[in-house]
Amino acid sequence: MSELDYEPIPLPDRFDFSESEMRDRVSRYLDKIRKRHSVREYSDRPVPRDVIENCLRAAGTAPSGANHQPWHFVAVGDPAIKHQIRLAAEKEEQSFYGGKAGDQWLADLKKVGTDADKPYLDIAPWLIAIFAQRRGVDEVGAQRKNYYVPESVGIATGFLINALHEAGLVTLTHTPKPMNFLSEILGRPESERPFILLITGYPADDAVVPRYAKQKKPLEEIATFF
Ligand code: IYR
Repeated sequence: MSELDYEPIPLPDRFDFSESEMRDRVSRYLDKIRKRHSVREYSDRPVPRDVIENCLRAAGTAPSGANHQPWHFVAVGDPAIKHQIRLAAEKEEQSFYGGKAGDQWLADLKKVGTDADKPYLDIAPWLIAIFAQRRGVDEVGAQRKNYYVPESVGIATGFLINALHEAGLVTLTHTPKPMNFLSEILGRPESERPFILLITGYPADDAVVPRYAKQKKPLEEIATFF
């Protein structure tokens, strides 16, 4: 940090839409975000790396505790590494679905229709492993504490999903449990915790989504106004 870093700068970007423009824009945004679906069947059609890079730049603009940006994204396009991830994830999922999850959780997942088989980890062109940094380093390499880490990384993940959707790609937020194998395979340090494995690419021609997944709670149920 230099002295200058403490000096605020005038708000660099400002939008001032009329109320009707605002209504129109947010309604178009709502239509667009309603077209986001979690997809489990992928095409192997390649997605250019520069598209993924810009989506990750978008994720990196997310707000975070003390602006420490406590995230790291590992984008895996290498088929051999994807396969290693698939084998390790399926091993965990087999014990999860084999009973470790417990009856209640397994009953809840029936509606989603998932199982231990994860072919998309081989097929999708990109797997993005998102890591949460419990602690980080400052500009001169000294250890520093991070704040609101799950909140910050969760918001960044939301930005990333939104950016990929904007690019016309589909995603799946996959959370094999436990996910420690990702740190080993991808060589991430102990100070980072695997947060989510995001699968992305084009949907397969015959991709389906669970009917249940499209039932979103109405506004009255998710919001209160005073
Ligand atoms: N991680 C497992 C199980 C799973 C858990 C939840 I909560 C879901 O919404 C979906 C799946 C899997 O990916 O199959």
